[in-house]
Amino acid sequence: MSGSQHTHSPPSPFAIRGVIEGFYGPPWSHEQRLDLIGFLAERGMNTFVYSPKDDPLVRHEWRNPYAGTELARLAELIARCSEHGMSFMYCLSPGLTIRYSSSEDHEMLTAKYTAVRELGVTNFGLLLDDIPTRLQHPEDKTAFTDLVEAQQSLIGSVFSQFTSDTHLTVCPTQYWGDGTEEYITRLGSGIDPRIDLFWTGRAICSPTLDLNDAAAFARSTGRPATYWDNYPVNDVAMGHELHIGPYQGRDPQLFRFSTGIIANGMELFESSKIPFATIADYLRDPEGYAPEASWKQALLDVVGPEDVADFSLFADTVRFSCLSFDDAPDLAEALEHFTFELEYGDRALAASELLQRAESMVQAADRLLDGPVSNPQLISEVRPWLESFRVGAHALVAIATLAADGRLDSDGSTVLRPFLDKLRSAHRRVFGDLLDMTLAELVAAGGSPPAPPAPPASESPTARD
Ligand code: LTM
Repeated sequence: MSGSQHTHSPPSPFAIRGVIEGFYGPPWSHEQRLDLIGFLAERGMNTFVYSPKDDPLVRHEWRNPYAGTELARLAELIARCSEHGMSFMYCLSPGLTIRYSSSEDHEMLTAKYTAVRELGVTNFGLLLDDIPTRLQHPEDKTAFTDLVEAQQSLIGSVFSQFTSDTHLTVCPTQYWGDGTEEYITRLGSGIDPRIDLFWTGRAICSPTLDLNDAAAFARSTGRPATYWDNYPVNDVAMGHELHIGPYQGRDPQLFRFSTGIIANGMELFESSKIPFATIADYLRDPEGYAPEASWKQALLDVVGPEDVADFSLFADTVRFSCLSFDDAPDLAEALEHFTFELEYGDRALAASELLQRAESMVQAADRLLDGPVSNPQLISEVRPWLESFRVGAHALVAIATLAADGRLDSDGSTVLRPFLDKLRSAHRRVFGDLLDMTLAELVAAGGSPPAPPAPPASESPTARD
C-alpha cells in the first residue's frame, strides 16, 4: 500500500519518525530536500533532520551566519516542513573546532541557533559525533577533567538559552554500544532530562535494534533513546554497496523505550526513497510491519509500475547491508537448485531453467540501462550496480550454456574468467559473494589458462560496458 493510503491509520506509537540527512559526501540538492519532505509526510513521517556532514555551515564553518541564497533556502525548507505538518530539526556540529571552555564559543553557538530560531525552528540538534574523543585545547584540559564534563557544560549552556517551546537532541561522541558505557551513563546523568540523546544501537550500523538494549539505555541515561539509525546510509567505506533492501531487525516494541527513529539516508537520493518507504511503514505500525510486503510496495511506488518487474530482478541481487547478509536470496535458491540438478538430476533441464532466468535478467538490465524508464534519476544513480548486474547476468547465461553443452569443466575457466575479472574490478557489490564464489570455483575447477581469450562479443563483459 502506498503511504497516501495510510493517512487515516491509527496513530504511530513512535513520537519521532523521520529521516536525517547526516551522511558524508555531496549533500542532497535543495529541490531534492523539498521533494523528500512531501514524500515522507505522505507516509506518516513527521521529522526531517538537517545535518549534511559536508555542509560547511553546520560543521567546519559553524560559526558563520546564514545569508543570501543559503538563508532563503533554509527558510523555504522550514516553510515546506510546516506546510506538511513536519518538524524541521536543525543541527550544528561544532565539535571539530569548538573550545568547550570558551564563553565566546558558547555564545557564538547560541547565536547561530537563535538566528535559525528566528526563522521559526523550535527543534534543534547538537551533534558531537565523529570528533576528538579527548580534550585537545590546553584551556579545555585546564577547565575540565574530561570530555564528559566539557560536553555537559556546553550542552547545559546551549540548553539554558533555549525557550521552553524549544527542543534539543544531542548526539553523543560515543553514540553506539550497549547503552551502559561509562561515557554515556555519565553524560546522561549530567544533562537536563528534557534533552534527548541520539543512539545508533549496538554498532554504528546496527544489524538489529533490540528491546533489551533500549531498556538498558533508558535506565542508564535517564531517558528513552532517539535512534539515529544508520540505514540506508552507504557513505565512506560502504560506497560500493547499494542499500535499497527493506527495513528489518528492529524490535516491534521498540517504542516502549524509545522516542522514535530517524534514518540516515544515502547520498543516492531517489534510491534512498525505497528503504525510506519501508521505514515509514515500520514506524507507522511496528507490530504489524511486514518487510517483504512493504518492500514490494516501496519498489512499485519509487520505480514505477512499468519497470518494477525488471527492477525487482536487479533489486534481489543487491540485498546486502548491515541489516541483511543475504546477498541475492532468489538467485541463491536458483543456483543451489541448478548445482544439485547438474550433479544428481536432469542436466538439460537444470541448464535450461538457469538459462531462462539469466536471459530474463539480461533483458531486464538492457531495458533499464537503455531506457526509457519511469524514474530516470533512480536508474542514473544505480547505473554502476546495474552494469555489474548485466555482466553477472551474461555470466549466468554463459554458465547455463556451457552446462547444457557439457563443457563447464573443459571450457569453464576460459569462458568465465573474464566475467569474474570484470565483476571484481567494477567493485560494486552485486550478487555479493554468491556469484563471485560460483564463478571462482568454476574457473578454478577448469585450471588457469595463461591468457584467457575474450568471450563471444554478445556475452562479453566488455561488450556493453
Ligand atoms: O552515525 C553517526 C552518529 N555519525 C556518522 C554518520 O554521519 C555517518 O553517516 C555514519 C555512516 O558512516 N556513521 C557515523 O559515524
